[in-house]
Formats: sequence, structure tokens, C-alpha cells
Amino acid sequence: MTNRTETWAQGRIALVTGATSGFGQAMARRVLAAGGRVIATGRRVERLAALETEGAGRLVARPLDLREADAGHRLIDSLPEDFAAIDIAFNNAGLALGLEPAQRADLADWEQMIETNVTGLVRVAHAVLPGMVARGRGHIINMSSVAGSYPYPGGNVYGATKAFVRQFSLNLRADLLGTPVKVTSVEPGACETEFSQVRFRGDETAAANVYKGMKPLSAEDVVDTVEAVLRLPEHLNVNTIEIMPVAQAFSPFAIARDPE
Ligand code: NDP
Ligand code: 8X3
Repeated sequence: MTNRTETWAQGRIALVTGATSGFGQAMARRVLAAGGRVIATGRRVERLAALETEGAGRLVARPLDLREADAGHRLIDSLPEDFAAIDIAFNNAGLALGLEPAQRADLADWEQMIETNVTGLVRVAHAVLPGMVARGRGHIINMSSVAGSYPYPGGNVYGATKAFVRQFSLNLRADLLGTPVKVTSVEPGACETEFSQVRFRGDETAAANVYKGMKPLSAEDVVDTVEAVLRLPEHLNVNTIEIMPVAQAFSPFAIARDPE
């Protein structure tokens, strides 16, 4: 029997959405370093081109906006034969926009988060699943967040999209029972990538303040966790995995008290 812990990426094909930054970029590089092949997607074509050069024939880049209706199936249909049999789908692309209370939030931001984090993610899952089931192997890693389990002020639609990702992942497990295809919902806390720059629309100070005076997770920390999950034996599925920096935890319930 193959020792999966030694060969977790060797000869395997990983689809990585959101490969132009953060977790996705780190994951694409990790798979390449471990001997795998990568399909890298995102909207920023220059970054994808640079990754393709790094990949030296073992990475194909596909510029893709997951908000486009046929994004998932168009991607799969565009793949060269030697990249078509996807083993790992790192369904990671996503974003938070704004931290305003719901009553002041921008509806266009809400719609963009839903279209990307929910609709885009299910498009990819819908496109890769039949092939994984037919081939009798595959692992979908869906990127959720602690924001999907714990509410916080201003997390409104972002947290709700991540709750969707968690529950969608668990429901996929229910449907895939009897097949060897695995599904994992990965749920990190604060991690310093371009995430907060996007959330605060390029405001570097606001983004830096999120991580001020604490040690956040790094993209490498998250990819270490994903790699650990992928190294586990065939019969073991990690349904959900939640990680946080030691410097992050929970607050008491907030209470609005009447003035005395
Ligand atoms: P980054 O902003 O660094 O990366 C986000 C990636 O998503 C980019 O590669 C971006 O590529 C891609 N993306 C965004 N919108 C689209 C779109 N419409 N179509 C295709 N690709 C898109 O953030 P992270 O790496 O931190 O985030 C990755 C995932 O992890 C997200 O789903 C995020 O919600 C989640 N997460 C992040 C945490 C954190 O604290 N950083 C914690 C928990 C979860 P491009 O702009 O080129 O399209
Ligand atoms: C990103 C982590 O805490 O900013 O999903 O929502 S958090």
C-alpha cells in the first residue's frame, strides 16, 4: 500500500483557487515543492504568469473570476489532459469586504462576498466532484473561517458565507458516503495575508491594525495544517478543523444596558 504520509503530493494534481495571494499562493508552492502538479486560478493575470514560470511545466494557470456563471465547468473543460484528473481541490478563493454594521453596509459588498465565497465555491465543487467520484479518489478542501462559527460585530454577511461553507462541506460528506472522496472544512482565525487589505480597500493602516501587538497566523501555518490533513490515511476524514493564533480567543456576550 502507498505510504500516503510520504507521498501526499507526489504525482498528484491540485486545483488551487485564489492562488495569486495568501493561502492559495502558499498552497500552490507547497504542492510544487512536494512534487505535485498545480492548476492555479485567480483574477490577477501577472501573478498567475509568475507562478506559471515558477512551476516550470508542473503548473498551469487559468485566469478566472469565480463570479462568472460558468466559471467552474469552463475551468475544468479548459484543462490539458495531463492536468484533468484533479486529486485535491483547494477551494480557497474568497474575501471579506468592509466591517460596517449591517444597517450601514454596502449591498454590493454583500453580493460580492456571496457570489465569490458561496456561489464561486459551489461552482468549483460542482465541477470537480463527478470526476473525483468516477476516478474513486479526491479531496475537496473548502476554506471556511472561525467567522462561520462565532459572530462578531461587522462580520454579518462574511461570517454567514463561511457558515455556508462549513455546512456545505458537512452535507457533501453525507452525499459522498460510500465513495472514497474526502471533504474538509478548514476554519482559521486571524491570519496575516492580503485579506485585511482587501477588507479595508487598500487602507494599509487599518489592515496593519488588525494584527498590531499580536502574532497572527501566517499563510504557511494554514498550509502546514492543510498538508497535515492531506497526509492522513485514506480511511480517515477530517470533517472540520479550526485553528487560531494563541493570541486570539473569545469575548463575553455583549449586553446593551439601560442608562442609569
Ligand atoms: P488573500 O486576499 O490574500 O487571497 C484571496 C484570494 O482569493 C486571492 O488569490 C484572490 O485572487 C482570490 N479571489 C478573490 N475574489 C475572487 C474572484 N471573484 N474570483 C477568483 N478569485 C478570487 O486572502 P487569504 O489568502 O487570507 O484568504 C483565502 C481564503 O481564506 C478566503 O476565502 C478567506 O475568506 C479565508 N480566510 C482568511 C483568513 C484570514 O485571516 N486571512 C481566516 C479565515 C479564512 P484575485 O484577487 O487575483 O482574484
Ligand atoms: C477571517 C478571520 O476573524 O477576520 O476569516 O473573520 S476573521
